[in-house]
Amino acid sequence: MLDGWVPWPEPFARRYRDAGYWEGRPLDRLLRDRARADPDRTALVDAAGDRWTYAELDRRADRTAAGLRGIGIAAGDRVIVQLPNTDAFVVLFFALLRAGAVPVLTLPAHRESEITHVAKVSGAVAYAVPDVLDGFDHRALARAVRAAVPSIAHVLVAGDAAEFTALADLDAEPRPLPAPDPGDVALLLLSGGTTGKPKLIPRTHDDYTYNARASAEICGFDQDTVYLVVLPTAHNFALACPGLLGTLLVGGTVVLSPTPSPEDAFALIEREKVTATAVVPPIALLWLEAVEWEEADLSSLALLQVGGSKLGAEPAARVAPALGCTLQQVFGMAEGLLNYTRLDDTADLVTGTQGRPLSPDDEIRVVDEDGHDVPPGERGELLTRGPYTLRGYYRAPGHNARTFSDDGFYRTGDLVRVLPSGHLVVEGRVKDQINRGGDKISAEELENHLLAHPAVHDAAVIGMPDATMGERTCAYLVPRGQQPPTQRELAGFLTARGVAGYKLPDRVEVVEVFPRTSVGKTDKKELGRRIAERLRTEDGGVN
Ligand code: OOB
Repeated sequence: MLDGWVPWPEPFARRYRDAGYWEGRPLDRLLRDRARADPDRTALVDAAGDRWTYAELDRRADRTAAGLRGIGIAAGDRVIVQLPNTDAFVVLFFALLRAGAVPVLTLPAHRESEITHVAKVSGAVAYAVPDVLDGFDHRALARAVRAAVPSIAHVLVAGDAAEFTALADLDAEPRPLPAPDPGDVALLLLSGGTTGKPKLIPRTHDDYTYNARASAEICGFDQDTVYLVVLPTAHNFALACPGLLGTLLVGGTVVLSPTPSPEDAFALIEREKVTATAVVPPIALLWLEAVEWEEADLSSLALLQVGGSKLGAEPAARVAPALGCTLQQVFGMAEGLLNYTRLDDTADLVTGTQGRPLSPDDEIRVVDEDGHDVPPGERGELLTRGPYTLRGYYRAPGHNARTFSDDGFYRTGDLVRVLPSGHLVVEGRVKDQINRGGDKISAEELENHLLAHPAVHDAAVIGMPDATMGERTCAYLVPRGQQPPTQRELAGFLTARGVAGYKLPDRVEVVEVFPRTSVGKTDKKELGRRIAERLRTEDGGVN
């Protein structure tokens, strides 16, 4: 068993097994089973049009697993995976599972600050990167991470490996490998974060297989499903809700899009006759506009899942007529709980709610500031526990004590209202996080980076309303000395500190003092009101 994670208490584990949610099979089995049942069906297609059958994908995963063992990757080892939407990700993911290693999934946008932290916490022994992506050399990043984290013995590169190991060279005759314990951790996902540093989310073979399988059922996925991966494969939504894993589990075909742009995605939808895909609201808005000018034939598309941040009711109502497909709202989290609008829900529920829980055993509580349940239908913080929701972050006992109730409920930090039908409406949040069109930014993490700047005396990071992204990031600063830093200068400073690009503030406001609450804390609500007011006057009431 991996140490440092919090398993479900035995009575719960027994209940989830007895109910049939946890099947007691390793996560990689979903590929093996389909490869045996239907070896010649197409499992995977990439943007260039290269295709792999189930048998081919299965065999590549086996050969790579043997290669990983060959360089000394052992059962229980953590391996950071930072790969774009390519076949290399899919093969390495399954190969690591088969070698008994634990993939730690990070986004291509992460940089030295995030990766170094994740590498330290996980005690990773290897780090897999592309060579160069969007003009950024990930091998240089790997050098820096390795210098800071000596546990990383191997850098694995998709493409030109320089002094490192090419993923393509991890190729050896398959050998029998012991199957992992299905109750153990299969992978670690990254949380959006509300504290100084990102947290790691343990997902077990049992819980993650259930996550993908039950999602595939609800979404009506089957062998004829052609699923387009638009969001990063490392994101829970695109990976397992039902995503890549849910599609492979039922024997469908996964198509990989390098970007979410209408040019790339629409061309692939037409070429591969894609039937389903998942996007965040800003991309949905962009697609709704792009159908006006892009010529592509999207008639195969039957289902568009939208989630990650709140989709407004107005654009939600435009999806079906404009794209000719069913909309499904998804309110999910890497920590577990998934809410889906159902395919046969009324139009009002689909456009006006963020869905209802996936599992009959998802337990939901909505509580006030004192932790008491609010009356039905009223707004409060969402707490949850269930067969695929974590009981604790990896190696974070102090944080866990605050984030979980004594009886194991996860405090989501989201404010919701529950309708009589069981559907949830997301109405805001209490966690100190900015949701920038689905990308999560921990205010505290960014404030800590800003406070490291010599000309910054104090910093408060808040979300400001934005028509496309839902929110953007505004950094309020109290300067130290005469020359307050400009937004540009801060962007350079943060980038040099290895902060991911999506976390850079969209706007910087310099003030002499922060407003204070009655107990003397920075009054972020007041700052939020001020920036919203400023935006209203600047835009002449448009925003
Ligand atoms: C998904 O996962 P994460 O881990 O990036 O972010 C989770 C948080 C939620 O706690 C909530 O604050 C927000 O993102 N969120 C939404 C939402 N979906 C997620 N807020 C409003 N409306 C929605 N539909 O974002 C995620 C994981 C799996 C599936 C879908 C999304």
